[in-house]
Amino acid sequence: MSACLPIILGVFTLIYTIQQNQIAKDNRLQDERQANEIRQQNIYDKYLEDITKYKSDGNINLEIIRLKTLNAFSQLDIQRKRSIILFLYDIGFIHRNTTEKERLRLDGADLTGVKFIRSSTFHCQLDNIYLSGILASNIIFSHCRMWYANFDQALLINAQFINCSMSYSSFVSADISQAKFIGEANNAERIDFSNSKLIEMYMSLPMRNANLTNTDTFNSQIIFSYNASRVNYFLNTRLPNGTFSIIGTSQLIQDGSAETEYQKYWLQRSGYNAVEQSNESEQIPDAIDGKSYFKLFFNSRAFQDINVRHCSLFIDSDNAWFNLSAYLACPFSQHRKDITNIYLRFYDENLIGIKTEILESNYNQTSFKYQYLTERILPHTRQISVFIGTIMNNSTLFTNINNNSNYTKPYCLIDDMKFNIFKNIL
Ligand SMILES: *[C@@H]1O[C@H](CO)[C@@H](O)[C@H](O)[C@H]1NC(C)=O
Ligand SMILES: *[C@@H]1O[C@H](CO)[C@@H](O)[C@H](O)[C@H]1NC(C)=O
Ligand SMILES: *[C@@H]1O[C@H](CO)[C@@H](O)[C@H](O)[C@H]1NC(C)=O
Ligand SMILES: *[C@@H]1O[C@H](CO)[C@@H](O)[C@H](O)[C@H]1NC(C)=O
Ligand SMILES: *[C@@H]1O[C@H](CO)[C@@H](O)[C@H](O)[C@H]1NC(C)=O
Ligand SMILES: *[C@@H]1O[C@H](CO)[C@@H](O)[C@H](O)[C@H]1NC(C)=O
Ligand SMILES: *[C@@H]1O[C@H](CO)[C@@H](O)[C@H](O)[C@H]1NC(C)=O
Ligand SMILES: *[C@@H]1O[C@H](CO)[C@@H](O)[C@H](O)[C@H]1NC(C)=O
Ligand SMILES: *[C@@H]1O[C@H](CO)[C@@H](O)[C@H](O)[C@H]1NC(C)=O
Ligand SMILES: *[C@@H]1O[C@H](CO)[C@@H](O)[C@H](O)[C@H]1NC(C)=O
Ligand SMILES: *[C@@H]1O[C@H](CO)[C@@H](O)[C@H](O)[C@H]1NC(C)=O
Ligand SMILES: *[C@@H]1O[C@H](CO)[C@@H](O)[C@H](O)[C@H]1NC(C)=O
Ligand SMILES: [Ca+2]
Repeated sequence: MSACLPIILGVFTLIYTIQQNQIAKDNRLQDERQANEIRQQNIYDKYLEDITKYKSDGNINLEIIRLKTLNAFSQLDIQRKRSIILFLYDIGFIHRNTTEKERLRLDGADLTGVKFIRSSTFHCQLDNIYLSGILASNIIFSHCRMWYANFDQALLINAQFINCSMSYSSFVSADISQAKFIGEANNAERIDFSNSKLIEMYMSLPMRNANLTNTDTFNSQIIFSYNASRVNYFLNTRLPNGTFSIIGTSQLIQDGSAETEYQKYWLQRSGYNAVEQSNESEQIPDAIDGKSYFKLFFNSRAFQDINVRHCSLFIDSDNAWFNLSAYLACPFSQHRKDITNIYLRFYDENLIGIKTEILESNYNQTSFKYQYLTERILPHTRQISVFIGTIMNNSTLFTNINNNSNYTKPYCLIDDMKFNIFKNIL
């Protein structure tokens, strides 16, 4: 028994000590929480004070405000972040309907999980709110009015828009995968979803008049309205079942036939000779298409860039091919090996060249001949540059052998150039 007492006392002491530690720990946590709360409130108050002062002083440097805002966002909790957004909206800094110069960009601001929920004290009237580029997975808008809202380039995975009125809003290049547009009162017409990701998205009402250019709706639960007055605009859209809607097959080269002021679309390369445009009075042979064609001399070069970002999704699916066709000739050549060519350079998003393709005339091609080239477009292609030029033997170029007054420099011709992208599943 006597041996037991110290043990009992020991156990008691142990338990007591543990309890004391726990209480101390709880108190410490409580203190930390309070300290943190105070710290956050200070940051928040200071932020509002600073911005208000800038505003009233008319000393508005949006770059500084942007940095201050991002800095505040990195330290504050979601309630305070929400208050700041509403504050910035109220003072007119994040309105889509102002000019770019007057607008505060919040790209990269972390609004994950922030909630905007209408209540008797908060009306959630957010028309024209500009939140381009925010990082806001799990964000919630409930019973808000947000016509013309802008979420371009934003990351909105699993966002919820509950009974929101948001016609004419814009989600260009945003990621709204797994987002939910819920509610019978969800008014969502004419939304611009172009280039955005809507993978596994849910929308309770039929989608109406949306722009779905280059949009990925794979595995989404969306009903597309086919009511004639409410049709959606599909172009290079990946549909919920993984197939693609109509692929843009229209001509992508601007003035490939030399029928306008071609310099509007074709740029000259420095260090090269100009490409010329024929005119009717001197025309031999006749143009294939319209009234004129391109004349290319020794070392002539011109180019134009085709942006194919509007079908990036389709290109990356690896079923995209191109078709380049043109009429080519070198009738005024003194050397039978002279040729003219169309040279395609394919670039990725960082403008790094990833492929080259060439369509060229044959030797001795004295009259126009139709030629075409059709090939695969590599995934990640975002721009295609089209160069037109010649490969001529220059040894006889500048010598007018017979001193003929009718002598012209030799040249080649191109007319009716067409370039389109199409689906080709092998
Ligand atoms: C922009 O839209 C907001 C909200 O709809 C509105 O309060 C403001 O007056 C508009 N500003 C301009 C310049 O039209
Ligand atoms: C949407 O609003 C309607 C009517 O205002 C209401 O009946 C419904 O419950 C709301 N839906 C949700 C998901 O809140
Ligand atoms: C849809 O969006 C694309 C790309 O942003 C744009 O070029 C096109 O004009 C839009 N189409 C319609 C019908 O709004
Ligand atoms: C199509 O939309 C119009 C007006 O937008 C509406 O009056 C009509 O009832 C709709 N038709 C169907 C079949 O839903
Ligand atoms: C995929 O969905 C589209 C549009 O709903 C439909 O027209 C097409 O037949 C479907 N394709 C397949 C292979 O199920
Ligand atoms: C047609 O082209 C020729 C040769 O380039 C030039 O001399 C002539 O002035 C042009 N005529 C017209 C009407 O532009
Ligand atoms: C590509 O060019 C070939 C040759 O004329 C033509 O038969 C084919 O229809 C073209 N394809 C497309 C998709 O334009
Ligand atoms: C071009 O044509 C000429 C005469 O028709 C012929 O002598 C020559 O071999 C041809 N050259 C080539 C490269 O085909
Ligand atoms: C260019 O033409 C000259 C004279 O006709 C000839 O001697 C020379 O080999 C040609 N050069 C090439 C690269 O074809
Ligand atoms: C002809 O071409 C050769 C080889 O490309 C080059 O060295 C020479 O300078 C050119 N001559 C003229 C007159 O451009
Ligand atoms: C061509 O003209 C040049 C100078 O104008 C002259 O030197 C040359 O002899 C002439 N050639 C012929 C074949 O007449
Ligand atoms: C130049 O061309 C004209 C018309 O084709 C012709 O009458 C004349 O004889 C030619 N001149 C020379 C020097 O060949
Ligand atoms: Ca033409």
